[in-house]
Amino acid sequence: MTRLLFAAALGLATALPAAAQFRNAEHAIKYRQSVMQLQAFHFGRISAMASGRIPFDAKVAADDAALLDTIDKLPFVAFLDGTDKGGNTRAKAEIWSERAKFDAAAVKLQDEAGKLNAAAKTGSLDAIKAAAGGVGQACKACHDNYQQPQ
Ligand code: ASC
Repeated sequence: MTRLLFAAALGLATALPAAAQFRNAEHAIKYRQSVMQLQAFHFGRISAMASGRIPFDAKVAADDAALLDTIDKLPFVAFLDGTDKGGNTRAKAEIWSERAKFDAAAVKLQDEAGKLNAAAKTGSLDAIKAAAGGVGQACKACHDNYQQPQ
């Protein structure tokens, strides 16, 4: 049931014009920051397993990777025109001035997260380590180019 509701919510979200989902710039910024936190949580736990900081649990890793492969579809719709300022955003102006490059970086992340999801389903820590490297590079490349340092 939960799964059905989630699918219905996603369907609705994609059917509406992007701008209609957010009340204002602050709302869009909060949405993408919330998604970023979830990505950091689920990828952070996989990274910790990959580097041996916490014990490897194949089921936890597979669940995290599957979630990441869904969550990483969410933030990009919230980088709307007019949301470059507001709240406490660290988004750089280049997101909007180099939009095609930014969108390509988003697709790259989604590709790498898809590979990590497939790797985690095998239960092989070595496969997860290799694929997690690709995701980490995709995260970092985008943050280096499009996120103000803290
Ligand atoms: C994380 C996280 C990021 C990325 C980045 C990868 O877990 O919060 O921003 O990975 O550090 O290089």
